[in-house]
Order: sequence, then C-alpha cells, then structure tokens
Amino acid sequence: SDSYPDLKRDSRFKTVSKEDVEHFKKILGSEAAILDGVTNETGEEDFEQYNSDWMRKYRGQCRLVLKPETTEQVSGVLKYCNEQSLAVVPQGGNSGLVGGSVPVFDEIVINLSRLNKVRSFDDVSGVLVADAGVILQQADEYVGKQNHIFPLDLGAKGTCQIGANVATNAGGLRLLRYGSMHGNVLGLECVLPDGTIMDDLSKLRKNNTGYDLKQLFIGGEGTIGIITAISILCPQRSSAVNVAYFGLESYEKVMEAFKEAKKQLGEILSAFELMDRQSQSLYHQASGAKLPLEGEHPFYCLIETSGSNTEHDSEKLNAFLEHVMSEEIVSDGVVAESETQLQSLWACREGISEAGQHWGGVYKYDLSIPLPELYSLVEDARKMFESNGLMHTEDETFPVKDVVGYGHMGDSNLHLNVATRRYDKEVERALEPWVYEWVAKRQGSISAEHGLGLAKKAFIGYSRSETMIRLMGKIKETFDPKGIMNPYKYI
Ligand code: FAD
Ligand code: 2HG
Ligand code: ZN
Repeated sequence: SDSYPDLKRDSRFKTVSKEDVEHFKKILGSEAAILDGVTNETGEEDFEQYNSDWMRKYRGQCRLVLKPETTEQVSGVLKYCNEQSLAVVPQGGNSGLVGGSVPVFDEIVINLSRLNKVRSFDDVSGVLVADAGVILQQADEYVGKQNHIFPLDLGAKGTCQIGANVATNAGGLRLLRYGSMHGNVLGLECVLPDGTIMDDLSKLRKNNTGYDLKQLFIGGEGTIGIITAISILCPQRSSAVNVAYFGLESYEKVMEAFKEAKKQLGEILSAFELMDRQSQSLYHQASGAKLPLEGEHPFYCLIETSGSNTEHDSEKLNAFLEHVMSEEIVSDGVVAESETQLQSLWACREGISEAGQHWGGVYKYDLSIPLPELYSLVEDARKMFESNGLMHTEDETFPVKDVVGYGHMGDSNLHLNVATRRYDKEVERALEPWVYEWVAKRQGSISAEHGLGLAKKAFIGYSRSETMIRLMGKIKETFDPKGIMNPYKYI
C-alpha cells in the first residue's frame, strides 16, 4: 500500500473474487446490503466513507462493504470469510481515533449500521438489550423516554454505535459516575470468526460461573469476533442536572477544586472535566463560538451534578461554589441557567476534539497519568516543540500550530492534542516515542480509552509486560486461528 510503506499485505489472505461477491449476495439477500466495487465499477468516492477514518489520517483500499441486518447474516458472512481466508474489518460509526475501524489494505468492511433494533428494555431493572448497530444517542433517547440514561456519553454520540462502544470499551464524560463498560455490560451476543454464535446475552448482574468471556470482547476492538448485540445496565435518569464552568489560575487549583468537588458534591457529581486555556482558544477559533467567561484563565473546569432533588442539588452546588470562590480556588465561574446554556457549556468541552484538526492535521494522545503529574506532559510537550523550532501559533510555515491539554480529570485521563497545519513526519518523530516514554516513566497508560487500533499497536509494550502481551497473542490465536479479524492492528 502507498499509505503504509512499512506494512506488507499478508499473503495468507485471499483477494475478493466475483464468486465471493455472489456468495455474499446470497447470504445478505438485498442490494442495499452490499457496496460492491469488485463485480462492477463503483467508484473510489463511494468507498471513501468506509475506507477513511474520522481524522482522514488512515486510509484503506477496500472494494467490498457488507451490511448485515441480522446476527445470522453476520454468522454466514464470517463463516465463509474464515473458510476462504478473507480478511475483515468490523465497522461501526467510524468515529474511532486510532485507525482501528478502517481497512489497512483490501480487507472487507463489515459495517453494522443496519443491525440496529432495540430488542427489549425493562424499566424495573434498567436492562437494555439492543443490536450492536444502534447509535449511542438513539439508545440514550430510547431509554430516556422511560426515565433512564445510557451509562456512557461522549462527543461522537450522534454517530458512534453501542456495539462499537463496547468493542472499544469507550470511557467518555460520565465514567466518573457510572463506571466503565466492564461493569455495566451484563451480556453480549458475539459471532466468532468461524461463524459460531456465542450467545451470552445475560441480564444478570451476578454470574460467577467460570471465566467471564464477554470481558475479552469489551475493548477487543474487533480482533476476536463481532459483537452483534449487547445487554447493558442503564441507571435512572436524574431529574436535576446542573452544569458549572470555571476559570482557574493554576493546575494546583484545579486539583484543589477536584478534591473539594468530591468532598462537597460526592454522590451527585457526574462529571469533572479539565480544559486548558489553549484548548478553549482553539475551540473558539475553530467554531466561532463565544467562550462563557470574560477574560482568559490558564485553566477551565466543567462540573456536572446529577441528582433526584433539584432544591437539594442547587443548595449543595451553591455552597460548593461559595466555598471555592471565597477560598480563591476558582477565579471565575458560571452555572447554566437553561438547557441551551447547559448545552453550550458542554460544547466548550466536547468541541475541542474536532477543533484540534481544523488547521489540517492533529496528533492525538489519550493517556492515563497520575493526577499530580497529569498536566506536566502538556507543558513538557510545549517546551519540546519550542526548543526544536517546529511550533508557532501564527506563522503558517511552522508545522505545529498549538499543543493543547484537556480531558477527563475525574478519571486521571489526559487528552494531549497537537494541532498541526499538515501531517508531518518530523512532528511525528518528535512526538513518538517521546510521549510514550514520558508516560511509561510515570506508570501511566499509553491508551486510556481510545484503544490501540493501528495507531498505538507498536507501543503496547510501554503499558503491558511481555508476559501479558504473550498471553494476549494466545487469546487471539484461540479465537481467530486464521487471523482474519481486523488484521495488522492491536497486537
Ligand atoms: P468505529 O470507529 O467504527 O470502530 C471502533 C473499533 O471497534 C474498530 O476497531 C472496529 O473494528 C471495532 N468495532 C466496531 N463495531 C464492532 C462490533 N460490533 N464488534 C466488534 N468490533 C467492532 N472515545 C472515548 O472512549 N471517550 C470519549 O470521550 C470519546 N469522545 C470522542 C469524541 C469525538 C468527537 C470523536 C470523533 C471520537 C470520540 N471517541 C471517544 C472515540 C470513539 O467515538 C469511540 O471509540 C467509539 O466507541 C467508537 O464507536 P464507532 O461506532 O464510531 O466505532
Ligand atoms: C474526548 O474526550 C475524546 O473529547 C476525544 O475522547 C479526545 O480527540 C481527542 O483527543
Ligand atoms: Zn475522552
């Protein structure tokens, strides 16, 4: 591939033939379920959305997209692919940030967008059972009508799919309150590479009967099978939701504010997000949106509370605000007075990811770092770019525009985004393995919530021991002996 000079197509995999396409047509039984550039002249541009990722950084060359509508169809497709040694890439909403959801060479894309029915919801237990291809926002709206909330929320909610959320073990904005997929997913239905359906759509919270195999698919990034349905515990929706946005003088003050928020807001705290000045400026420049506070502050935080009693929550939040203002922990702040204002405060946080690539390219790092040192990475990265002369915020001849830090402070999860004017090998060489070494030295994780995909595959050793990587290899081999599932990625 021209896109990946360092990678070689695995010659064990067959190239898709006209006979293969005929076979898939029989399994799927509908024109709408196949995008076929093998037996006809379908142009490159029709494949663009399946071949290239959200950041336009990774690009494959697939000429066949399959969109099964049922678990049985997924099973039929995989069984055939396994027999014929045809490599596949499971694909959800294609919002992943590590190049995991697009082919590297000519792998067949198995897109799950048509497998999208809610199967059941029980408003007593809060258990939702739904197909993998249901879009996150739609799942949340569905359970919302019955006063529940999907236990995950993230900026890509309008496009990402719940099956893929499980496959990536997505973290998002409220993990602090509701916990991770590993705890909330009660059951899965998966199709193994040989077409076997593993039906573990349990609705039980407790089930200590043998190894918990579904956990391997949670965060498995489509390397051992395809998730076709999930069963997940949805908490009660809170009737009182408040959002506050603060400006702070230093990172030390941010840590103090977090400590106070836990102490004073405890059980109603549902998000504590961090944004630095540069990230807010980038968001403002890219979107044109007005920032909530007058003047600039080195740091900003977004706090959300969710509870069942409006009066009680407001009282608590006001007491907290009074305290952090009078102690000068926080310099300035605003509390959302309406739903519109609440949305626009959240947009200041959720909009950063997209703003990062507004100038042409972006290098994204998603890291777990112990809180006291979390922000030093951003400062060190800036120093690094200043000393090697690659960064300038105004001068367009410099490849790097700015370095910004933000993220899920409540989970010790930093997002380091290096906004560039183009994808540039020199910038990449300056960042890697520098970032990974920095994080490993502090016993952090080189991928907190986005996964490994193609982007981080080579760096797994910075976060996992050789023994663990060897065991992971064995698991992969057990489930997928022919290696057809999402090859060239993960491990
Ligand atoms: P895709 O990108 O299509 O696929 C992701 C991976 O899962 C691929 O490896 C793919 O092969 C595999 N896969 C997809 N479907 C299946 C399936 N049914 N079975 C098996 N494997 C499958 N992530 C976070 O964790 N937290 C955030 O806060 C967050 N915010 C984001 C904000 C923005 C603006 C964007 C663009 C992305 C964000 N992400 C975040 C990353 C991304 O949204 C998540 O990783 C999400 O879970 C991916 O869902 P998707 O449907 O787009 O999957
Ligand atoms: C977020 O929290 C996402 O906004 C995306 O995880 C982070 O783009 C990023 O680096
Ligand atoms: Zn995130």
